[in-house]
Amino acid sequence: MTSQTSISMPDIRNLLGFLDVTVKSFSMMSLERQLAAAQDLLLENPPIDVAVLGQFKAGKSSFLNSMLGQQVLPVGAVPVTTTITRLQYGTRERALVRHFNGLTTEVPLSNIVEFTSEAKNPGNKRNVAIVDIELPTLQKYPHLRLVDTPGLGSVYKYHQSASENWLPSIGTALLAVSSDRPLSEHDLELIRELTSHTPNIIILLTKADLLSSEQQEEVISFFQQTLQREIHLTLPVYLYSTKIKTADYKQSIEQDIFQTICANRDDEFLRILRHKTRALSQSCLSYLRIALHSSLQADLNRDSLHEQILNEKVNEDLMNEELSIISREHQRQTRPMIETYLEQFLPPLIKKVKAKLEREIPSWQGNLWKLSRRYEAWVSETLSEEMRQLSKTEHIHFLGTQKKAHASFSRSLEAFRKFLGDNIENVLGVKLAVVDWKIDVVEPDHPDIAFTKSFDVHLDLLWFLIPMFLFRRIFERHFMKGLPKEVGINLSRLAYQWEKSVNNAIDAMRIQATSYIHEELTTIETLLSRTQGQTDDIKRLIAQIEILSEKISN
Ligand SMILES: Nc1nc2c(ncn2[C@@H]2O[C@H](COP(=O)(O)OP(=O)(O)OP(=O)(O)O)[C@@H](O)[C@H]2O)c(=O)[nH]1
Ligand SMILES: [Mg+2]
Repeated sequence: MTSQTSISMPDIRNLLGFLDVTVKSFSMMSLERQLAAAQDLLLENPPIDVAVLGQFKAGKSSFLNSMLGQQVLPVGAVPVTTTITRLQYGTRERALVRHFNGLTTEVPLSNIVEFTSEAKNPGNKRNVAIVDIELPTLQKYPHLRLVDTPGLGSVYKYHQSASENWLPSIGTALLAVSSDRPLSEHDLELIRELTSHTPNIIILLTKADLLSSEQQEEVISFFQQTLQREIHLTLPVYLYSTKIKTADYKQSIEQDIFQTICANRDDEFLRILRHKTRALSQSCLSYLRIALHSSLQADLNRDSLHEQILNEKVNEDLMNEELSIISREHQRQTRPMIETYLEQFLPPLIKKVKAKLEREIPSWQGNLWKLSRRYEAWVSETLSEEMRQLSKTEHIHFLGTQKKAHASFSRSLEAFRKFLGDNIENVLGVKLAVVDWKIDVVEPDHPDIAFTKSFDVHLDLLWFLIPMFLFRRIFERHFMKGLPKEVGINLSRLAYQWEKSVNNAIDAMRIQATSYIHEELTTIETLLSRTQGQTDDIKRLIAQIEILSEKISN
């Protein structure tokens, strides 16, 4: 039962700390009781509980009375013990009745039957959690607490649950099996359960007087074979009888069990605590592996969700490329379109400005240099005004490519949203909320129309050599001849100015469209990753618990 260990309390405390966090954060409610019991042991460092467990009427209370040499606990032919009863050393005989509501009352020892027996306290109507009995005669075992438990398998189901709930607190287990009911399935179940709470399980074959010595041997060998076959365990078996050879049986139990525990109390305590902590960490690990599995599963699903929803049809880069192509295609056509439209204005405009020049030029005075400057200023002023007028009245006809680009962007966005919506509906079964993805028509800026000269300069360099009274008509004709070209150049400039404006507007719309797509995809991505699995956290936790468990193994 004992062995020298190098277990360290801080290692156990550390592991329990980890288990505490894990049990709480993963809501492992089924491990809470076990965890709390181990933490209480660590905190309180109490005497070692040697508990007598077993089927109802196995002789548990009788065994304890016999060991104590005193009829302390109620016994009987029908299920009796109804509450956990702990017996330990105390300077005077007394019984403390602890209630579930936290109240504790002291009662005379002779009165405990009122609380611990089914007959006097039916259905535990007095709400007794535990009865603690202190006896001076237990001075020889100061580090022990003997525990009587309600029997298992009786008609009183709550007897069973009272004992089972208490199992996490157990130190050493004495499993009482009556000689007339050798090892039931319930006993095997109990042993299986006990293995996660204590390293010390001993079988007590009670009422040994009911068997001959051959039969006793037969029963013991049957026990060992069954335990080996069913649980792969070999457990020590002790005989007991309150009727015959009681002193002998009692002596070997005192020597082998009680005294051994007391002599190595601290070591035993650590061994028991380590056993509980390791068992707890094994259970915790198996839950964590389930959590890991489902988290991995969720990650896999999430990845495939991601792939299915954000597939190639709703790829942001491809969409941006598509929008850029739409932009470029339309922008390329802006200028030719405006120029073609403006062609119709060339002949009437030439005619108009020619007539104006003809009317105004005779009044111009001065030499060629002055005439040339005057002509330049006149052309610039006149044509700028004409272009401004054209811009004002006709600009609506310059916006054709912008309108087409707007329609293309809108169609493209609509298609994108439809693909995305279909994917989401197919994969998640939910409809994408309807949002307003209207692209605003960006009004192009009105260009600032102010044109300057576009003339040949070689003529006016010679001005001082030319006698104007001879050549004035020639120069007037020259100016007149140059006018159509000036009109053409100015119309072309007008087209260029508007091209810049319209194309800027197309760019602004493209930027609107790309940002719609970017925002939508970012939203979907965020939604898909919000349920991110805890795979990495769980893996880390598993590794840490495994390392710490390893540390407290021998
Ligand atoms: N022949 C024989 N009978 C015993 C022995 N020990 C106990 N009994 C009888 O077995 C019956 C049950 O004894 P208890 O001690 O009340 O058994 P228990 O396991 O405490 O029963 P519950 O508290 O109901 O679970 C009583 O009638 C006892 O007289 C024994 O060593 N030999
Ligand atoms: Mg009893």
